[in-house]
Amino acid sequence: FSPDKVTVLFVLGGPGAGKGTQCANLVRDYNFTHLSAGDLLRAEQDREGSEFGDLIKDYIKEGRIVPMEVTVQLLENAITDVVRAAPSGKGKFLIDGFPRKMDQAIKFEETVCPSKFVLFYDCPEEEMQKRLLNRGKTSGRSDDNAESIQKRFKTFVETSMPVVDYFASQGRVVKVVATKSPAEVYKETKEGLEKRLGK
Ligand code: UP5
Ligand code: MG
Repeated sequence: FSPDKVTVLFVLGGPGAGKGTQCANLVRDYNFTHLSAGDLLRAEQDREGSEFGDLIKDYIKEGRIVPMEVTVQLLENAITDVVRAAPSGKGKFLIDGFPRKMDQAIKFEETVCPSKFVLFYDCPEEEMQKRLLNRGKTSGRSDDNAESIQKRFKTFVETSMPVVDYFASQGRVVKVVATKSPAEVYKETKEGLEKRLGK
């Protein structure tokens, strides 16, 4: 696909900040396609015959970032499928939970498509931990336990926040405070988005 047919927003924030929850709202109201990098990795992990299954399983449980070649390829394939199937040949994407390491950010924007801007959900660790432990009671996610959560937080601070800072230094971040109720966070999301898109 040609990058000028595709609009991409990156959606970033710590583990449990509410990226997936807010993306679902944006899909409903703005006609985006939601691509969660974590969901794509979990699907690839479970796909029969995948050569990366064991590797992904290990990385996710340890809260580490899967080598970018795998994730960039999964995202590129997913974008290609959507654009090919669209009569207009165009697509609007929320890329959730990616890029979370500098090399991924650079590689994706160089070889796939630059993002228009980044929606960044800012949430304190204690709130995120509470949400994730609560979700862990029913999610079945191998990384929703106290030990994995701590590892995910560490990776976020050390490796993923620098990506947010990089985009912020270019004036490409719309920051949303993610501590209030989902409805209030969504209200702020819409305001930030419309201000930015209206520019
Ligand atoms: N909830 C949501 N909003 C709330 C609110 N305002 N108030 C109260 N509760 C709220 O929400 C999490 C929970 O909180 C839910 O129960 C929700 O109801 C509640 P959710 O919307 O799911 O938050 P989200 O930010 O999407 O949290 P998630 O756990 O998905 O974040 P992660 O970034 O940790 O997970 P992801 O799936 O993106 O990645 C998992 C792993 O995959 C990574 O750790 C890494 O190992 C790997 N990965 C890579 O290697 N490379 C990548 O590029 C991407 C992922
Ligand atoms: Mg998510």
